[in-house]
Amino acid sequence: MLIVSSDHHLQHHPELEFFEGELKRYHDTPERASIVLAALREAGVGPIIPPQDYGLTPILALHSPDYVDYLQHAYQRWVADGGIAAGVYPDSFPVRRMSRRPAKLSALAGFYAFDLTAIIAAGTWEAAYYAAQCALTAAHRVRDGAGAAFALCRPPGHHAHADLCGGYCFLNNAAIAANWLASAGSVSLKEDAALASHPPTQRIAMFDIDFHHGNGSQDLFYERSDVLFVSIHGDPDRQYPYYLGAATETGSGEGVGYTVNYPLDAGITDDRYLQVLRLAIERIARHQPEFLVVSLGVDTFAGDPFGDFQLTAAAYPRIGAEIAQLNLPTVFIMEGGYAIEQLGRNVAGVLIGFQTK
Ligand code: SP5
Ligand code: ZN
Repeated sequence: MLIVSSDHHLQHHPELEFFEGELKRYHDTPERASIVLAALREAGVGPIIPPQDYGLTPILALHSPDYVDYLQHAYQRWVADGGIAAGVYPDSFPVRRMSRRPAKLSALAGFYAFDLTAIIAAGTWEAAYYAAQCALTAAHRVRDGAGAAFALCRPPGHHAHADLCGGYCFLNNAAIAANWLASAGSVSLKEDAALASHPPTQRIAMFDIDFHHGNGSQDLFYERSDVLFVSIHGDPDRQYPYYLGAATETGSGEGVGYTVNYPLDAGITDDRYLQVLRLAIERIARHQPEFLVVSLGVDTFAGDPFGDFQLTAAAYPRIGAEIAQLNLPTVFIMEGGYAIEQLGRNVAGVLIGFQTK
C-alpha cells in the first residue's frame, strides 16, 4: 500500500498542554509519526512517497479564509504582541452569549479554538499544511487508480471545523481529501491542471474509527448528501469532544440521513466492536460510494491514555480486513493513538489486514 509521509511534521512540537488540571507533556508528539513510519518500514508496507504540493486552494475549499490566515500568522503575531515563545495559548472562548470578534489578532486565539490543546507553536502551520498535502496526495493517487493509500498525517485533523481548531487538530486532513474527491471537477490543483477536467464524483464515504467522535468532519458535511459521514466512538456523554457525536445527530437539510454516529460504552471488547463495525460498513455500502476516506485513529486500543475501549492488538488486522470487504478505493488518514509502545503495530495491523483481506 502506498504511504505518504513528510518530515515537515517535526516542526510542530508544542511542549505542554493543560491536561486533567495540570500542565503536562503535549500528547501529540513528533515521535508518534516517527514510530508509525518505522513500523510500516519494518513491516515492508510501501512504497513510501513524499507529498506533492497542491497549494491552498483545496484547503480553502473547506476552511474559511480568515481562519487559514489566522493559522498562518498566529504565532508571529502572538509573539510580536508579547505572547510567550512556547506557542499560542488561548485563555478565553466566545461561548454562549459572548461571541464578538476582537480586533487584536493575538486575542483571536480563543475565537478560533474550542479547547486548550491545539497549541500553535513556531512550526505548526508548516506541519499542518503538509499534513493536508499528504492527505491530498493519497487521495490523488487513489483517484488515479492506486487502490489504497495511507497518509501519515500529523497533526491529525478530524476535530477541526471550518474555522475552529481543537483536539490537536488544525486543518481537517480527511475532510479536505474527501471534499477534493467529491469535487475534483471544480477544485483545481496547482500541480495538475489535467485534474480540473475530471468529472465531479457523486458519492464519498468518510468512516471515522478514531476513539473520539470526528466533530469537525461531521460538521463540515452535515448538510451534504454527497459525503456520508459514519463514526464509531466513545459516547460523548462521557468522552471528549462531549458537545457533538450523539446518535440523534443525523444531518440537516440535504444532509438528513448522511451522518451516522455509533456512540459506544466504555470497556468494549474486540468482538462487540467488530459487530458494530460491520453495521457501519453495511450503511457505507448502501451509500454506494465511489471512494472511501477512513479517519484512522488507534486510540481505541486498551492501553490508550485517552480511550476507554478494551481493544487488543488482534482487533486491528480484523478491522482492516472488514473495511477491505467494501472493495472500494480507500484513502486512510492518520488521526489519534497515544499508546506509544503499540501505536506502530496497531496502525500497521489495520493496513496489513486491509491488504490481505
Ligand atoms: C485526534 C485525537 O485523538 N485527539 C484527541 C484529543 C483528546 N483530548 C482529550 C481531553 C480529555 C482528557 N480527559 C482524559 C481522561 C483520561 N483518563
Ligand atoms: Zn482520538
